[in-house]
Amino acid sequence: MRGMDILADAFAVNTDVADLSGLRTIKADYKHRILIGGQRTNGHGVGKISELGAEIAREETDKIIDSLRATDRFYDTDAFLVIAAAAGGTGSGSIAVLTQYLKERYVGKPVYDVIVLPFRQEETTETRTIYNTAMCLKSSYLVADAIFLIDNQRYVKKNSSAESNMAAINARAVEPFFNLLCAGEETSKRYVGAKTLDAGDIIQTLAGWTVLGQGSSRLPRRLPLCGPKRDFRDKMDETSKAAHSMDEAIGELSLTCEPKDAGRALFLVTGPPKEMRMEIIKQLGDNLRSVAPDALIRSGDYPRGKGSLDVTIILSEISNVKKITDYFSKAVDLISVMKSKRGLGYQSRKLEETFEDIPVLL
Ligand SMILES: Nc1nc2c(ncn2[C@@H]2O[C@H](COP(=O)(O)OP(=O)(O)OP(=O)(O)O)[C@@H](O)[C@H]2O)c(=O)[nH]1
Ligand SMILES: [Mg+2]
Repeated sequence: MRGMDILADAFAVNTDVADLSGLRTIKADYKHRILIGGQRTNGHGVGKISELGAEIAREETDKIIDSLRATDRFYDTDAFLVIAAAAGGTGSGSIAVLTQYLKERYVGKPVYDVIVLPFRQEETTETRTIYNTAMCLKSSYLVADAIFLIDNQRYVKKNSSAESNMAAINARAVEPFFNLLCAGEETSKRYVGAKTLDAGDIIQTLAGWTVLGQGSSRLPRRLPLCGPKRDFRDKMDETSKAAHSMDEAIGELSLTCEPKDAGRALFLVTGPPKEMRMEIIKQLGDNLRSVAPDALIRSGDYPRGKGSLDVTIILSEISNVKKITDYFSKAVDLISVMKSKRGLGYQSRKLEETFEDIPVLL
């Protein structure tokens, strides 16, 4: 869209042939759509058993890494981004295993996880949801450099089904990454900001639990004949539009959390070169400081596009994420209930041990 590469390559990994077949934007060859555990699951997935997902990922990490390494620009990449849903079996079980492996093998290259949290309705209808989510979050937290949290429930629109929402949710979840990843890769002077935000700033900002969001304000169309003569009202207008975009970005974070709990933050203003001025950055910096007083704030401008002023925000190193702590405490409760009942499915063989000594008539 902007004539530059922000992704060295993109791959999909799953234990389910059907899931891999349904993709639209990942290249269709076997190096890009990587089937793992084919022999163990017959290509039918792990049925929400994330321990099995983890086991298969451990056995087949080499297959995944071989595909990554076959990419031309593999050694140019600044970081790895590993994306999975927390509630399923395959992604939930594999993400931490793969992250750990990448960290050990490519020392010094950051590995960021993106974890998608389930819809509320999935939590109430499927016991495994909470358990998988808690295991996935904890495991990832132990190995990833940072974890972007995306809450499906946050993006749900009332009165429409989860399925019809999915494409819209995905679009909204990835949107903030676009300007963030483009800003530092621009080579054309026209699009390089006064204060460029590049991969180094992003890497320095990311640590631990992380959320992101984007807000946008439309700018009025200027008539070409009006020329450069602009009065003070225009200037005021643009600063307040940028402030509005920032409010929206904070209101639309990928998971509800308290900005005051962030240890690091970053914002990027994207808009037409003519509208971009350092006062805007300064004003937004002050605004963000007032809601996130403890955060170390980085910022930048990206003079690109027309018609709107966009603000992208990352809040990172968040010390207290209520939704995550809730998952952990619910999982602990669940585990003690399950222990006293019948296990969580995967260890059901243990039950067989209890009737081992009874003779069978077959
Ligand atoms: N935002 C978003 N969430 C998704 C999408 N697809 C699935 N999910 C969510 O991801 C979770 C589990 O998805 P699955 O596709 O079953 O996960 P999996 O990793 O393939 O695991 P198994 O099917 O159990 O092997 C659920 O909470 C879904 O709501 C998607 O395209 N976008
Ligand atoms: Mg699946």
